[in-house]
Amino acid sequence: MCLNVDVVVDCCQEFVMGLSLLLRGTLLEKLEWTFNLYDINRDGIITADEMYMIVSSVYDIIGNFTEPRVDENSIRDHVDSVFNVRRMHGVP
Ligand SMILES: [Ca+2]
Repeated sequence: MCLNVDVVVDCCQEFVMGLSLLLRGTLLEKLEWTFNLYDINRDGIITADEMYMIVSSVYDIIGNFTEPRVDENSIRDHVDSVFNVRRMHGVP
């Protein structure tokens, strides 16, 4: 495997900047960062599928450390419950 040093440096800088923002940023900056994390296609809307992909990715990372292990159906149920709450409050 060949690593491009510029890409690695860019990734490290982006990671450190994101970490700094999450630790020291304002509430608005943290909310914007989080929204942009979930808005994968950058269209200004977080869909259930986008949320499912991010939540699944998080569980892929931490899955071996959770007990009981979270399965795909539980993730889908959790995302659906978030979107059901949104609908109850009139958010399309
Ligand atoms: Ca989107």
